Amino acid sequence: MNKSLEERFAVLGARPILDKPTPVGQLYFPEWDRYETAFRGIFQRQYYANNGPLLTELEEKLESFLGVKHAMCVSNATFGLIIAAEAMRLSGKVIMPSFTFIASAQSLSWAGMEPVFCDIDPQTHQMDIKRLDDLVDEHVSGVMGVNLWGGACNPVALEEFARSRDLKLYFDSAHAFGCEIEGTPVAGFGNIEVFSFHATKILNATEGGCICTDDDELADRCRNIRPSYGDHKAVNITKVANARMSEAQAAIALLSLEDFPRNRQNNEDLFCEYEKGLSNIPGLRLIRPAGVTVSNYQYVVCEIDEAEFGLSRDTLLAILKAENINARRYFYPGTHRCVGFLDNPSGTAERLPVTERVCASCLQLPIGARVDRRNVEKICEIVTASQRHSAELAALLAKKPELLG
Ligand code: T4K
Repeated sequence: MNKSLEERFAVLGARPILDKPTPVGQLYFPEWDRYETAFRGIFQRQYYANNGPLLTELEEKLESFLGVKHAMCVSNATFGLIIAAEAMRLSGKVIMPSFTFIASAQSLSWAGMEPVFCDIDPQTHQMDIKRLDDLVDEHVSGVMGVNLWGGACNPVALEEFARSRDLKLYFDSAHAFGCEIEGTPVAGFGNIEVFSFHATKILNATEGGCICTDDDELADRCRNIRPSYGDHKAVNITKVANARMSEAQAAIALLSLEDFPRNRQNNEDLFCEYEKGLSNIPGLRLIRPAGVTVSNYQYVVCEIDEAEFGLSRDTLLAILKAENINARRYFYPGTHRCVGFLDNPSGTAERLPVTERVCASCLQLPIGARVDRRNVEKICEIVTASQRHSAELAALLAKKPELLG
């Protein structure tokens, strides 16, 4: 017997398709006994912070895993980016995409600089490097590539560009931990790469991040800025911070690093399920991680074409939320439309047409340790049904806008 819409969709009163709210984000929690053992060690040693043994172990393991000379852990990626800019002695303006988490651009504000926003590629969502030439002027001192969605923004081409224009190059690689380009880990490109180890990322220190570089001098500067009062070889710096990572954070990160291969594989398997389940839906396009040969599949990103799908991205989000599927709209609004950047001359709709369109049409679905195949099947089922019944749903929801929350 065919179900009525009221019996099928939670937004109209049916039982939600998922039993509990399921967030976007990796949110991996290692088994309790391993966590307990790690924390017992911290209590036995009576040592909480400041370059403790777990932090040292983590940094050594990261250096070997990522194939970089220096991996310096910090309290979060935002601070990592601020420290990177200071260590490279950037000034004036830095070219970067507006289509990123606001922290990427805020790191420049904290360093007393301004972004020059670059539009993105419509297929991949990565920064459109064809546009870089037009954005360089005498005030630009660097380029910040953002490696998005478990993909990369063509770091090899960016290195060539930066060299030819005598610019510093660094990467916000918050989404790219464990990704590879033809056998080379994403980590050692440009002058510096910065990773996020936030709980929502595939390598998780609860909060945390890591600055990677092969340059000894930059590493010395970063190590002196990080802990308020210098460290390792003292070098001449004018600003310091406290962006240390604690032993508790390092303990979780070590467990997460140990489990990285399993978690990455789980993501890849789930991503394949999404590819199958979402492949033939009019008006929905799944964005595959681009520019890498190994991805961490940290995000499942879809673009919704309202005219073809029959519902707007935001209506679909409300339908999914009622089903306990807490899809997100990263990044909305684009950074150029956020307070602090509204007057930026590079951030107009005319200059960022693709960014504008993608900010209005893109959403992320749950993937990671809290999601299993059955969840993915159910999520695909409800997205498919939403599109199939889009006309009736749109008409019903137009009469009762309060159902959209
Ligand atoms: N560059 C890029 C490109 C980035 O995406 C980010 C961060 C950065 C730089 C800066 O990195 P960090 O300085 O943060 O290291 C999240 C994260 O806070 C942020 O790290 C991330 N990107 C951004 C894209 O997303 P929110 O505020 O949208 O996520 P939040 O905290 O609401 O968590 C997502 C969902 O997970 C919620 O439904 C709640 C749930 N949740 C969350 C946590 C932390 C849990 O169930 N348990 C948890 O422990 O920002």
